[in-house]
Amino acid sequence: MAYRWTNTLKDRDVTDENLWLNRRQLIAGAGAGLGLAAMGRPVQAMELEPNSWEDITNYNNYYEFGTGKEDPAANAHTLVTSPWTVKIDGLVDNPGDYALEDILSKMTIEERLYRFRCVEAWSMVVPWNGFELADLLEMAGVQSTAKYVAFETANRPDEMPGVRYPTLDWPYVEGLRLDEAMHPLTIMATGIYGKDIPNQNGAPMRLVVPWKYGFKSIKSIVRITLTEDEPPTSWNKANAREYGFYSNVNPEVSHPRWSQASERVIGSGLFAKRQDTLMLNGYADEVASLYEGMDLTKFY
Ligand SMILES: Nc1nc2c(c(=O)[nH]1)N[C@H]1C(S)=C(S)[C@@H](COP(=O)(O)O)O[C@H]1N2
Ligand SMILES: [Mo]
Repeated sequence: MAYRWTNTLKDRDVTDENLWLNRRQLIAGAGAGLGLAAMGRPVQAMELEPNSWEDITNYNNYYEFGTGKEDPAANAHTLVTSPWTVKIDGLVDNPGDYALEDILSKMTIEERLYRFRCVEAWSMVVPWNGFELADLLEMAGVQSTAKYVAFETANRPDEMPGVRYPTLDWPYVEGLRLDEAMHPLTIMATGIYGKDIPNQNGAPMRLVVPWKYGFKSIKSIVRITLTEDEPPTSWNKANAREYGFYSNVNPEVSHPRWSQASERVIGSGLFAKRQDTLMLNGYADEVASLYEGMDLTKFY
């Protein structure tokens, strides 16, 4: 099978942070989804400075482990992530329970430096390791009638203290339109800074869709279902007025309770730096065409 992560970077076990930082520019180019072609132009991705490991792994949203930003780092160690099985079902030729080990043996893990924007108006930059979701979907054999992809997080009261409380309707679920899911910027992340992804960030495998608000990045995925109809999503179920299915980062469409025009940059110290939020989180060149002709104030 022709897996199509055609990035030119081959060293997959980068753990030395200095080496990693030296390669930052090249990785950022790849992050723009254009490989070497991106090197010739001053894309926004080139300016990204990654947040520290400490920031990325201690300021989290993972309500299965509590609603506080520091709760996941304190509590998520109880989640058993190995062995891990992902059920892929619905409109696919090869439905079944896939062992993560088997999936990983067929995927090339690469690095992508992505801007991450939470709906709460803060942001960070994360050096993910992962594979393209499209490659996994190709492996499962998407049928022609499929139009959406639904995702589900593990729901384990014994390992996840937060799901004992009805803060959300468990399990956490999310969804993408099939073309969004197949887009080369959409990845399944399995690592950060070349290390295994920590539990609080969604081990062993979580979605990353860099042009959407952070809550679309569903963590610790146990099920992926190809559907004909738009699947339900946790935050839309919790509050449809505030959270739509698309959840594209858009400085021009305010959340009903706060503006989305700017963001607080995590890790910028005492005098919290703010920056303007970019249309589609800075990835408009790559993904704006997916939404051509759609009224983004209606499909938010
Ligand atoms: N299963 C699950 N996935 C989740 C969440 C959650 O509570 N449960 N929170 C979401 C939200 S609101 C954000 S901002 C991101 C945070 O990802 P991070 O902790 O890696 O920064 O995870 C998303 N994925
Ligand atoms: Mo979020």
